Amino acid sequence: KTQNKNIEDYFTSSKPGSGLDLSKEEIKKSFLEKLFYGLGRIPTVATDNDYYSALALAVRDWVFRQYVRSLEEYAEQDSRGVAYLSAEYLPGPHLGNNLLNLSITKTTREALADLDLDLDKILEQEVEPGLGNGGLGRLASCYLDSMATLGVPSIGYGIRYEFGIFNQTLKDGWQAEVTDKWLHYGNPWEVVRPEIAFEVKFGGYTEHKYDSNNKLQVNWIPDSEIRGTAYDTPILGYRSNGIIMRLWSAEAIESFDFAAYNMGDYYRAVEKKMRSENITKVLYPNDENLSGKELRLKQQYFFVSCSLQDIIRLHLLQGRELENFHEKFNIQLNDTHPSIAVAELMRILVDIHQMEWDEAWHVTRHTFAYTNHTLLPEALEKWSVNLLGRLLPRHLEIIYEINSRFLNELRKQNFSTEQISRMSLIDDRGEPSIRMAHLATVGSHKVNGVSALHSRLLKSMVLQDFAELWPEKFTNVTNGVAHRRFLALSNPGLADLITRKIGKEWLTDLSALRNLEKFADDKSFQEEWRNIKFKNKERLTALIEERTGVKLDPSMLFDIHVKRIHEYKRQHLKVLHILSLYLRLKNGKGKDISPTSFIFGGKAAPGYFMAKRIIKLITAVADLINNDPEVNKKLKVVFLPNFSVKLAQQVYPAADLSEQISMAGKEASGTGNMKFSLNGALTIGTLDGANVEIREEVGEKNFFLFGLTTEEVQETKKAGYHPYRIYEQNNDLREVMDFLISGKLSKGDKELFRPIYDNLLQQDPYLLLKDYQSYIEAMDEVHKTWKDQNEWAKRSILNVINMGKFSSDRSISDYCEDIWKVETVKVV
Ligand code: 7GP
Repeated sequence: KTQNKNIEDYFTSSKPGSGLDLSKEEIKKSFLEKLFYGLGRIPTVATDNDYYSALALAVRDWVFRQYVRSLEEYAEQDSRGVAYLSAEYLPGPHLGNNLLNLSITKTTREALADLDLDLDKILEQEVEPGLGNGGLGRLASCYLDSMATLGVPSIGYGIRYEFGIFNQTLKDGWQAEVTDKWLHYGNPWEVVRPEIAFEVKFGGYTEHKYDSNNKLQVNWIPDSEIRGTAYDTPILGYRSNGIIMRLWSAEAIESFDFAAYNMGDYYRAVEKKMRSENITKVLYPNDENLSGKELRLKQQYFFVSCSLQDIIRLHLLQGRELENFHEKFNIQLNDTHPSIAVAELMRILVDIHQMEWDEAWHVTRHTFAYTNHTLLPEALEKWSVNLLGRLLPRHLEIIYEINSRFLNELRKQNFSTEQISRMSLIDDRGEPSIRMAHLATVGSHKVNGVSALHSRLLKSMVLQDFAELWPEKFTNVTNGVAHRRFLALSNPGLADLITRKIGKEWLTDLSALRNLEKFADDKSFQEEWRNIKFKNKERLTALIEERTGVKLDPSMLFDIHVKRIHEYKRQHLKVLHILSLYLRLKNGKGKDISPTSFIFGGKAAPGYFMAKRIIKLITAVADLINNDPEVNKKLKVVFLPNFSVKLAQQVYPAADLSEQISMAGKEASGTGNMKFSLNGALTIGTLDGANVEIREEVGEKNFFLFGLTTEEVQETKKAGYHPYRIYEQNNDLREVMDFLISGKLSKGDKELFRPIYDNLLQQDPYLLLKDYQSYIEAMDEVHKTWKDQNEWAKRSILNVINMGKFSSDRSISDYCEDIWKVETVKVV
C-alpha cells in the first residue's frame, strides 16, 4: 500500500479515464511516443517488430486503464472472487483482440495509414504464447475473456513456460518438432512483478512435535527452495473490465547454495541455480496422456503453491480472517493438473496458520471446484506415492490423513470393502499411486463435466461411486468459445454482414443471432453469405499455397479436420474416406463426387507413435492424390503444419464442412466444433461431446450424423468386437485397407503403414471399421447436398444463427450461478 498521500490524492481525484474509443490523434501520438521514448527507436532504424511492440505498449496502457477501473469497482463492492487455476493457456495473439475490445480497430488502422503503415502487417508480427496443448488450454483463455467481459472479479493463474508447445514442421512428410522461442523478440504484454514472489519448497522430511498446549506441530524441512515470480498479462473484456492472467516463472533463490559457493565451488552453485530454473522451462507436449515425470509434478506444485500463497496474501491484505476464506474466494481447478492444491491449502491452514483440521477441511472443500476434461483412462492423473512422498513429504501425509478420514466415513455408511478400495485416494494395485481425480473430487464442493453427455458419463463411469455418494456435488457446464475472437475478429466479413442486418447486440449476447432467422431463405442474403465464405477460402488458399506449395481451388468443398492428432479423434477414418473416393475415381465410379479439398492440421505428441504415423499417412495420401492428374481436378489433400490459435483464426472462417468424427463417448466436449459452426460450416459428426447439443440447437436437418452412439459402442465392445469380420464383409473397405499396405503410398514400402493396418484389423479400439460404412454414406449425403448451393447456404446460416448457447459468456454465467455464486460487476 502506498504511504504517499500525494499520489493517493492524485489517483483518487483523477479517476482513471476509460481506455475505450480513443481518437485517431490520441492513437497516433501514443504509438509514436512508445516508438521513440518507450523503445528508443528512431524512424531510420525502426523495424516491423518495433512498430508492433510500440503499438502493443500503447494498447497495453489502455487495457490497464480498464483494469484499474475494474479494481476500483471490485473494491467498492467487496465482491466474491474467482481464481482460475490452469497449467495451460492458449491466449492467441493479443493485439487484434485488444483493439477489438477497445473498439479502436478502424481508428488504429487509419492512424497507422496516416503514417504509411499497414495494421495487418503489424498484426502479423505477433508471436502467440503457446502455453498449452489444445482444447483445455484454449478453453481457459476463452474463459478469461468471458470473465473479463462479464465482470467476474477474477484472476487466472498459470505457468510462464519459457518454451511453449513446439512448432511443428514437416520433414519428408513426418512431423518434426522445433523449439518454440516465443519470448525471443520480447513480450510487450506482460509486466514482471519482482515483489510478488513466493518461495516454494521441495523434498526433505517432516518433524512432528507437540507444543506446550499438547497440539501437534508439523514442520517440513525441505531440501531445496525455489522462488516463483509473477508475470502479469492484462486480459481485456469487450468494452468492459480488465483482469490479470498471472503466470509464475521459477528462479533460484540467490543465496541458497552459499555452502558450495563459499567452498569455492562457484560452478556447482550456479548449476544448482540453473537446475531450479528448469521448472518453468518447457511445457509438456502431451495431450490427454501422462508423462508421469518428476519435473511435471514439480511444475504443478510450483504454480499451485505460488498461486495459493498469492490468494491468501490478497485475502489477508484486505484485513480478513482465514476462517471465511471460502466465502471470499472460489478456486476452480482446470482438470487435475492443479489438484495438489487441496493438500497445499490444508497444509497452509493447518501447519502455518494453526487452524484445526476440521475447520481447515471445511474451508478447503468449500473453496475448490473441479472441472474434468476427459474420461480417457490414460489421461487420468496418478502420481506414484513414492515420487510424491519424496518431492512433497508433508503433502503425502496430508493426503493419507484426508483419505483415512474419508474412508472412515464410508465405513460408517456401510460401503462395501470393494467400493471403499475403488474410491480410495490411493490405488494400491501394483505400484501404489494417488488418484488425483479422487483427491480433487473429495476436496471440492462441485465437480463438473464439459458437455451434457460427458457430465452424464462422468457420473456413470469414472466417478460413479462419488456421484452416488454426493449427487448434488455433480453438475454440467457445457463448454463455450470466445465468439468475439472466433467470429468478430477472425471473420470480419461475416461479422460486418451480421451487424449490418441486426446491429451489434450479438457481440455481448450471442443468442441475438436468432434475429437473422428471417434472412435464412432470402436469396440475396444467401448470395452475400456465400461470397464472404468464398473470399475467406481464397485467403486460406493463398496461405496454404505459401506454406505448403499446394494450390487449392476455393470453389471446391473445403472439408476440414483440425485438432490434436489422436486415435480417438479418428483422423485416420477421414483418410479411409479419402482413399475410398480416390479408388472410386480410379475405377471410373466417381461421377457423384463433389470436388473437394481436404485440409488437415494438428500436432501429435512427440512420443505418440501412432499419431505421428497418421500424419505421415495423411501427407503420403496428399502426395499421391495431388500429383495424379486423373484425380487432382476433383480431390486435393493438404496437411497444414503448425496448427495454432493464429492459424485457427484463418481456418474456421474458410470451412464448408467440419469434421467431428470421434468415437462416441471419447470427446469430452470439443470446442473446435463450435468455432466451425459459428463460422458457417456444416458438421459431419458422431453423437459425441458437445456435438449432441450443437445438433439439438441447429436442427437435425442441418447436421450430418453418422456412427454408433455411446451405448452402442459399449454394447459392441461388450459383445466382443472383431474388426476383421467387417473387413471381410465390406468389399470397398477391404480395397481401401489393402491399399494402405500396397506400397503405392510409400514408394513400394509395404511396411510403412502396416502398424496402422494391423491395429485396425486386430484391435481397432476406436471402432473405425464399425463406423466406416455409416461415415461413407453420410459423406455421400454431404456431397449431394453441396450440389445445391442455395440449400447449403441456408443450412450454413441456420448453423450460425443457432450458436447462441456456445458462447463462453454463457458458460461463465453458468459457472457464476451454479458453482461460484458470484455477482458480476461491470465497468464501462
Ligand atoms: C479437452 C477435451 O479432449 C475436449 O473434448 C474439450 O473440449 C476440452 O478439453 C475443453 O474442455 N481435453 C484436453 O485438452 C486435455 O488435455 C486432459 O485433457 C486433461
